Amino acid sequence: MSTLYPQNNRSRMVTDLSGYWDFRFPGDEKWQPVAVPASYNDQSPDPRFRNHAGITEYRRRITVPVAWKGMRVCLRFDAVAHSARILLDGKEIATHRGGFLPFEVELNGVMEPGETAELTVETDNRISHHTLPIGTEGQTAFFGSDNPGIPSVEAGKRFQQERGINRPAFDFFNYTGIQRPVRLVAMPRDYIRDITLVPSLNGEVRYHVETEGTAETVRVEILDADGVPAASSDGHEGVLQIRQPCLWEPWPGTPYLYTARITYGEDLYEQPFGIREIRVDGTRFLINGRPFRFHGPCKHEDSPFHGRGADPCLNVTDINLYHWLNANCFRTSHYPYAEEMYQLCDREGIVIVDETPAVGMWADEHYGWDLGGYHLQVLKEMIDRDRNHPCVVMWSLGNEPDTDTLPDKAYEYWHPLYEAAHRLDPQNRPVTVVGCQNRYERDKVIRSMDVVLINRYYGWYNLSGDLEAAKYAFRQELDWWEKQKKPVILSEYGADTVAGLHGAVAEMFTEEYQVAFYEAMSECLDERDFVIGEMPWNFADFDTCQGPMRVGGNRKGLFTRERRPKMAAHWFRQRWKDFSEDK
Ligand code: GCB
Repeated sequence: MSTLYPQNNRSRMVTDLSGYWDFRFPGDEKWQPVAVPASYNDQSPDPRFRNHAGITEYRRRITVPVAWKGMRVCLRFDAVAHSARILLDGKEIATHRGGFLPFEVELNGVMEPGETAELTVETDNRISHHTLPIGTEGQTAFFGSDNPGIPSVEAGKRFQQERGINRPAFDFFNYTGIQRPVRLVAMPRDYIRDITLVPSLNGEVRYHVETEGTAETVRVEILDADGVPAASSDGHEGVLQIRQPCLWEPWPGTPYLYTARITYGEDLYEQPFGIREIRVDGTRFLINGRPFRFHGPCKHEDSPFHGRGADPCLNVTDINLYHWLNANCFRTSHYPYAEEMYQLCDREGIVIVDETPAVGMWADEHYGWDLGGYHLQVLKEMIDRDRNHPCVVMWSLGNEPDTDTLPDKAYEYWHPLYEAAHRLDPQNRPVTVVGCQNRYERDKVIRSMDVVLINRYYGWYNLSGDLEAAKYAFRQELDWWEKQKKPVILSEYGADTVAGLHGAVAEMFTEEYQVAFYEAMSECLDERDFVIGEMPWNFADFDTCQGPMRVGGNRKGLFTRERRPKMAAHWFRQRWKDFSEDK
């Protein structure tokens, strides 16, 4: 069920529960302080904070203000990784599966205004073949030195399994806990539950408002960016007409935003939106009828101290660094990000490819994962949450599944999700799933998407250190894609680079090699008209689980984890400046 982002206005009230909560691991008697929102993992030198797999407990007291008498009162969790059990005074009131999307719990009938209760949130960070993202179930560690078949190593692996090892099937640290804000929210009993807006370039805005209660009228008023009324209508659904609409244009254009002010009985909700149109036409990706070229590094939610914790300061810093880079987009690799980031990108004109947490569905797992309908549910929840954001221009069903071992089986799995995404999105955005470096001629899934997104590591994981061979091989593949007559985005490519490591000869891990790598790949990309985008991997260095290929995390950032530019960041800044000037 969708849950509108909390808002403070004349009808609605919000109490932010951020701060120090009590925290403990199972078996602990003593509680210790932990900051919310943030991942708990880096908040203590106790190794359990990094390594614990299983349940943890968070607790604090909450009070429903007397002034909220007669209102609908909820607890709103923006995200708890990866699943949560919510208790009030020791009694379970809700459970939730999934670590990257919001949920709310109604408190009416459970707590009265004026009452105080003890709120406990149990989090569970275990990942498996039944979760998204996927965890390895006793199989090889990601990028691990697994040496299959050596009896002593195999014995060691069994020893690990018996002790409950829980490893990610993906290349980012399995950060967990209450990573996004928790709030107490109050709204009138008759309330606005959901809003759908579908704008067109001619200024028509189709809308649909879902309500709960017996109030009579819904009123929708559109305000322009100066707060001046631009159109209005009554009723749960209808069409509004804005005269001479200002369009939402991606950076460096003006990302003009309107606000839909919705009233229903005593309730009020203000939903920002933009007027823009997305269309794929042949091998072109059109925003407002004009070809759009994606250029911007993929991201992670990742920073020192906070881990994956929501951090508005970091968001602003990062988006300003996107402006500095002359970048215009990113993909939310590999999970839906905190809602504030999308709000910021709406405002700043940065385009987003919005991705589900379906990552780790790769070769070694051999279709061993078993999700039931959960993948579809997550996709639906993501679209419900993000569908009104003008910055979101494409849905990604997931990252790097194995689609070439059993191509038909893979198609049977992914095609219904592709169709569902189209059906579920009232704005009918293009849909993709990001392909890993595989036997692309066997695969049937990636080429069936509206836009082909491919991750390639020529010159890094293969043909390592030999950029001439990397270019040669990449050109061979691009020749093949040219024949598919689809728009293609290079959605990941990169080289681990230790900031400050230099070489007169550009060798792997030096800053010089990272630049040479991007020069080589860009040379190939620039020859092809059907390539409509480049998304280097990654914006910044980020934390991963331990492994022989990771020195203090993944070092493919254009920036360090602390957001200091490497040479490659300066290089892209110039390249993308030239792009924007070409426009
Ligand atoms: C990939 C994955 C990404 C990794 C990256 C790497 O293909 O999609 O999650 O971090 O490669 O650096 O190996």
